[in-house]
Amino acid sequence: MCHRKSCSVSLPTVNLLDTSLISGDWGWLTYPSHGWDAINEMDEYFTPIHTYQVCNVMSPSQNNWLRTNWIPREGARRIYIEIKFTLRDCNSMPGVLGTCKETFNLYYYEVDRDLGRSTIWENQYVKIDTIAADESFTGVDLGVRRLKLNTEVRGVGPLTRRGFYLAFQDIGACIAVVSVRVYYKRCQGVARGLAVFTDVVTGADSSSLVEVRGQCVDHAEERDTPKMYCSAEGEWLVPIGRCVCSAGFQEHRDACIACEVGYYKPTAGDQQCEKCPLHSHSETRAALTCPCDANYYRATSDPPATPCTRPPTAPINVISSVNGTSVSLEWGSPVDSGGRGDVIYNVSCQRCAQDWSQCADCSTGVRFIPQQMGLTDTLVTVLNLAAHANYTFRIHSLNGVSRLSNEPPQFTTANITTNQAAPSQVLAIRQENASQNSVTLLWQEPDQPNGVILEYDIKYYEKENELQSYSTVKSKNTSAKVSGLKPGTRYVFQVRARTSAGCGRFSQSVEIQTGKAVPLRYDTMTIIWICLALVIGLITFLAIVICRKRHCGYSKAFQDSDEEKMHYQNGHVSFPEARFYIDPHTYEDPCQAVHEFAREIEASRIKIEKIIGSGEFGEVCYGRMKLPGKRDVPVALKTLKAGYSEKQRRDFLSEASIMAQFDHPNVIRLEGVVTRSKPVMIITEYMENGSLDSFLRRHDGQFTIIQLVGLLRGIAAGMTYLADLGFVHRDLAARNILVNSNLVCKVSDFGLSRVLEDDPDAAYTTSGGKIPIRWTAPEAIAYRKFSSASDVWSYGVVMWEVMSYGERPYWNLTNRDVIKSVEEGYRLPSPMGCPVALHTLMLDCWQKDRNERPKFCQIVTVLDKLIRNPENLKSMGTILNSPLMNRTNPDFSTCRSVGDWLDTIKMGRYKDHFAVGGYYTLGHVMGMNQQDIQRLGITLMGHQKKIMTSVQMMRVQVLNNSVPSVHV
Ligand code: ACK
Repeated sequence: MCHRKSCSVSLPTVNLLDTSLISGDWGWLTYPSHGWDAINEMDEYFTPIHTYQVCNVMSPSQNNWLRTNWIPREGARRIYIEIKFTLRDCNSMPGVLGTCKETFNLYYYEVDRDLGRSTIWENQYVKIDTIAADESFTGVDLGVRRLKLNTEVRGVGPLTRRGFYLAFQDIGACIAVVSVRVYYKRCQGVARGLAVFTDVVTGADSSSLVEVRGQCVDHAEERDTPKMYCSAEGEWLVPIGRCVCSAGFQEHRDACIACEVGYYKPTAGDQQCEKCPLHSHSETRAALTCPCDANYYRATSDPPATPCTRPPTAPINVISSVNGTSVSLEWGSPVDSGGRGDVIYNVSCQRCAQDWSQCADCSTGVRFIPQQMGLTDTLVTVLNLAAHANYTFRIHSLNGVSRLSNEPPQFTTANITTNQAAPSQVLAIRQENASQNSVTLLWQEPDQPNGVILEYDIKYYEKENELQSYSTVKSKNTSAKVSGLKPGTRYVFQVRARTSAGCGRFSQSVEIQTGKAVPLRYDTMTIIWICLALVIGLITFLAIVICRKRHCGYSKAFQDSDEEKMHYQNGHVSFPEARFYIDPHTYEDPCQAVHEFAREIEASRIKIEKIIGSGEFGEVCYGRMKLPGKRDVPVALKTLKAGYSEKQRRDFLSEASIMAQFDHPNVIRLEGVVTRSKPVMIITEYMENGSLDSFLRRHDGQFTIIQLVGLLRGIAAGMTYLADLGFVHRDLAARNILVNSNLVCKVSDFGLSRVLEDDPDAAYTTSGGKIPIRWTAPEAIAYRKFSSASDVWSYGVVMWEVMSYGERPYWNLTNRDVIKSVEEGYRLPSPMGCPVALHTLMLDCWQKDRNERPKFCQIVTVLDKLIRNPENLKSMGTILNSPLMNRTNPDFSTCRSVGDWLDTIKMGRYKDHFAVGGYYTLGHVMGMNQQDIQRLGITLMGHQKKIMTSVQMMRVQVLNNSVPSVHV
């Protein structure tokens, strides 16, 4: 094996002269005539050979010349002369001492042409060397047979002429030149590194290298110019550069051969041909690429080595969720991506007629988030759709080869119908007129009213007094005159539209300055106007009072008047008249609602002092709030725990947006929100006695009936207010009522998600939602019909909780049993010591038909009457007259023993307690009071009350003779 840098091949020589091949006389020139002599002999194998000999050893001063014929150089620059000769040892010849020599001289003479036999001698020759024999012989016979033959080689160069002569000078030796070979060396042609190097003659001297450029073999191309060096000895040295097989060809034994059918090689290089990638083929040899099979494609950016691909199939499983006038579309990736990883989605939008018959493009004005085209994720949100409109969305799937296919991209369709939505923002407000005390404004209807605009709110405040309060007037059309303004004062105005779906966003602010004051002049006309205004005002006032009475506190009359005022105070909008409640979720961004309704409070104004409980979103704390120019006040702080999601933040703050719209002494008051720093907080008034259920349990039996009715009256008043605003609470329960130090009850807990999520009493219904079963009306449990009437049902349960000092409704019945028993007509019995009037009211609240239930305002009226006439609260004994109770109340007439009775009221576990306590008969039992029951070791308050209630019922039944005295 050759080493690349010193690889040698067999060293070829080219003969210029070889006397051994000449048969007969060599024809060389000799001088003088008695010197060299041409002699034919036999060699040791008796083959005839030709020699030149001389042996004038006896005579001194010999100078005998033997000259070759002219030898053409043939391009050689260095030649080698190999001489075979014999030489006789002088010592072997007597009498020659002093004249006999044992060497001869070799010369050359360069000349461009053959000079013929002309005699140009001695002084023309250049000496090559003096040559001595390695071995000499001693015999007298000069013949070559059995003589020792010497071989000497000498090289000479550089040669420049076209040819040369060689000459042998004898100076008195006894020599026979047997053969002479003259040759030069060359490097033989070779193929290496896919390049061919042709034969080359070696350099002129022994150390020179000849640079040779190689030529790439067929179907190969140069990478680096292929080169090698030919040494003086005829060796190839130092290969540099190389060739590589062209595209479509691969290397095979120093040649480039074509790729077979089904294989390809896209570029020139060392690599082998490759099998065609998936879904492609090659039909000829030496293919550079493999074209794709039918219906498969390669994108321009795809390397030829990648498999051919095709467009993706349609997206799958589109899920749309409509939220007002926006829709979120989510879908699954196509079942077949076409073999590519670059699937994207384009969404097209069409708005369709009400009956879906005709559809037209709807992309203008509609916003796609993150974008409409080139979606890489499988979801998009589409905003700014029209309300109550039909839309068809097509989700097209594409990949890098979709545009190469003639087929249109595949798509999936989602048909949706939008819901109602608040109107869009009022855009341009203009000032039409400004006097000292009034400003007239004009504006245009919003671009997207999304329904019939019921009215516009015009909000305004003094620019200087921005932080203190603002006022609002209402208008039914697109202009309004705002009067009662201060002269020479700069006001800021904003307008928003309202439809039945809620309010739109307020417009940009417009600043208008009222005219400067001029001294008043009361002329007759002014006085007439003032009087007229006073009379109209009085009539209007009376009308409102009458109307309110007739509508049980709730009047819609204001909605028909063109303008109405409300004030923003104490951190939320306060409405002097009843109005409507606005669901913050009708806002595109519910967080915007919180800032519209609730005031932002700087965190530095709050000092958190202790944790008082925990809510769904985080801890509830007690703290103090100090606003500029005001005393510090105790507050409750509901916090949003760290790490909340955006949805949790929205849900959390939506409670503040709701609460901020309320202003009633029996509804918890919002002080403001902290949203610009963390923790995010909702700040409410502080209620010293906490939640009503635990408060009652802590003070079991400590209040008079009138006090309890007072608590209930407050709750009913708060609920009247909320019902009048159209707000349905859905989770009215004693745990969601707060009590302050004056025993004023306030309705709280308005988080919309709360009803479904965090209430520990809420259970999943068959429809999957979470509902506080024990407090919820049957129609709300069965088919989610929540209304103020269902709140009235819950109120009845709160009454029962209050009158039983925080007893758990239906005690330890399972939710399933509660639903079943209520469905069958069972109603909670009157709590111990509960006046029959109150239990009757409870039963009214629990009417199956919700239309039969009292309204909250009626409940307030009933309770007010009871408070005014406490006599009516004395009657405790007629509860069993209630038809509902009669139907379901346990019938103790069948009870034969204490054990029977305890089993009937599902308190059988206490049989031993009664026996040990010495209560063997029902007669003994009927004499028991609450302390007696406690003494038996029955510690659970609920069980004590259940037993006590049953004892009382038994007494009533005995009084009514329904329990035979024999059992007693
Ligand atoms: O029964 P509590 O003492 O009253 O425990 C709960 C706890 O926070 C978790 O809700 C109490 N809480 C909630 N809001 C207020 C408030 N405004 N004033 C006083 N305590 C409150 C509630």
